[in-house]
Amino acid sequence: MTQRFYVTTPIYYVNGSPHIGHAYTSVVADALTRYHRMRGERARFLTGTDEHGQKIEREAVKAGVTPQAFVDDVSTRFRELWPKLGVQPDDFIRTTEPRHVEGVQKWWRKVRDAGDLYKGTYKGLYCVACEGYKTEKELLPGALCPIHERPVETLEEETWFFRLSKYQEPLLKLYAEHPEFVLPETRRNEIVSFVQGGLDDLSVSRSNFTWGIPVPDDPGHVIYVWFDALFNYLTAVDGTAEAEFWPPQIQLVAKDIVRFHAVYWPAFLMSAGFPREKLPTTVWTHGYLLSGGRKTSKTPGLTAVKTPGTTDPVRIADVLGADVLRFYLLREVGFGQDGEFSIPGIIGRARAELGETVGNLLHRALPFVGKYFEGKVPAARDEDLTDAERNLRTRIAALVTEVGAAWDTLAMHRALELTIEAARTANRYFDETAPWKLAKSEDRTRLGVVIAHVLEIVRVVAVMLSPVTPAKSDELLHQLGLDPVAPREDVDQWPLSWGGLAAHTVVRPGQPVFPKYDPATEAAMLLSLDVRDAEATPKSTPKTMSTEEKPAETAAAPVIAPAAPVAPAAEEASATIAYDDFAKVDLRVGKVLTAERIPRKDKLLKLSVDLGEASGPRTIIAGIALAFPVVEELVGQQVVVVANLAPRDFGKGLVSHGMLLAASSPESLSLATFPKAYAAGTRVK
Ligand code: ME8
Repeated sequence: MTQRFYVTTPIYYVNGSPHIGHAYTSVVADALTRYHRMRGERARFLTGTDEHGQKIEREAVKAGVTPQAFVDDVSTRFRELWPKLGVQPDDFIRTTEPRHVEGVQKWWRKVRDAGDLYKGTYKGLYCVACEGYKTEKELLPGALCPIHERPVETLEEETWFFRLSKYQEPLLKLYAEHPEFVLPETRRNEIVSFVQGGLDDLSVSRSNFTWGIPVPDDPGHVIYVWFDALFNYLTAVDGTAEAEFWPPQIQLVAKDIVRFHAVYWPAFLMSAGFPREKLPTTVWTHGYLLSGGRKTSKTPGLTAVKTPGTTDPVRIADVLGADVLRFYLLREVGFGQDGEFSIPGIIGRARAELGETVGNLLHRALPFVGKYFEGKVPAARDEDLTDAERNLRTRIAALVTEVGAAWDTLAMHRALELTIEAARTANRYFDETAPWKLAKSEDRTRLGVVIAHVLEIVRVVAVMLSPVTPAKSDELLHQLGLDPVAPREDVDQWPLSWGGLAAHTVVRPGQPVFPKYDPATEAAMLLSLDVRDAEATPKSTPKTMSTEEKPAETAAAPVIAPAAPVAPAAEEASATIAYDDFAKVDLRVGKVLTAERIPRKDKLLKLSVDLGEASGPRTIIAGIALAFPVVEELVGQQVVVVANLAPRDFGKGLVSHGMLLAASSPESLSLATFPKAYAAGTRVK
């Protein structure tokens, strides 16, 4: 029987826009799904939005719209985000959908009929941001929620209770007999000691607001948002053709919500009559992405800290590419650990590992195919192999197995590290065999063997990367003359055997697959992602192709179009600054005297701008070239210049002495100006 794999993400609250933390869990789920499909399994990936509860109701009131209109809007933002990140869920469930509402009521009745619900009065300390009760000892000084650092509220109301206390022993038995139920181990230990400390019955209905699923047969109450939300994983498949996927193998959560998933959720399911084999296999808890040392978050108060750049995943993917972002998220942070998220870090990883290691391998080898083998992959006959190739194959085979094992244990960072190691191994082999020297011999046999081996390893690496960089992997395969990765049930496509790239395959060389970040492109990218004071990203590792080894002209142009440097987006500007801080920014009216393109820097313009200074006009380098096909149009234009910005060195003698203000969208860019003319140098306040 085909093995099946069901993975879920938390359903996200719709009280704010999606941010990089949500993207993280969803990218992991998507990559796991792609990996399992590639291995021939039937895989299903569920995500969605959590739309009920007091927190959402309050946000809707603040926004002056009905809760339904509010959740429709934000849920759409989540749904539309995923394709932009290459994330392809098989289902997207909303807790306001009838299938879910009816499902939750059905499971409520089951739990009630099992005798596990009773009515009483609850008095407790409630954090609306968590939608959860807190005990006094958990609180931070000042009666603040330890997660949200906001005051908790005292609630006293009539409520339905769930007999959680009854499940203390069954839960402890579950953790003991199935240690894989909560991973990693550190989280399991925390959960076990929490449950060992004793479980109070849980309040599972609310009567002081109405935005929720009505309690069956008790219309004055709505079902507690966590009872409602947790059942989404079941209501999405229950009673449908997809029911065969139940139970989920992997339920991904961050550590803030592990208790709900590892304690309440299995208790609800046990109460509803689910035996062990029908409980989820593993609740897998990952760490937090941090920005400026704090959890990236949409909760006001946490975003107010100064962050080194935007945390909006769409803006990042637009500028740097979805696959580059996905690679970084999975490669950078050990899965299960917290990790600092940084935009310069994304560029550094992409440069060193994707560009200079994987892309480089392909673009070093392909030109030899064109020049010496009529554009076809050369043959490598067994009798022509030396120890170098035999050792290489053994090493790659070992890595392929290890990478698979790392994926199977959700050690994605390790899987990617080893995948890159495969490409590095091939680069070393290339250096050692020096094909540019072999090409000097009349007999091309040895050259063919080397090039065939390097290209086969590009294939192996592309396939192993494809759960994470699906579009880029397909581009690599395309240039090798191969079809995109296309999973088929019961066919394991993990590159376990050597030789998937057959001799005589016609290659299709093209543009560099991974970006090459020259300093100007990189500076423009950082600026457009609001990175102002970023530390320099790790610079290029040693040169990747000597002129000697270059058999033919190879393209080396940047392939990512950076958004033009513009003023920071309003979105992140929620922290206020004192007037004195604003006054430090010296904004001046300028007049453009000349504007010219810069050879081989197709995004940049070199402007000479008059600010009425005795020292003469300033040179300003601006990433606006794409918006001005007729560059002369700029001459004579009145612009707004940040005049006291430290000079910025773009390399090759290009130094910018100021920045122009502009507004931009993906479609257009306009420079800030005034409807009337003012003398050059006039202060803008
Ligand atoms: O908790 N780092 O929704 P939510 C890593 N609706 N992951 C992060 C993150 C960060 N900084 N920030 C968010 C809820 N996440 C409930 C879930 S499920 C039945 C109900 C991810 O919008 C991570 O997966 O607060 C975390 O668990 C989830 O978003 C919380 O999303």
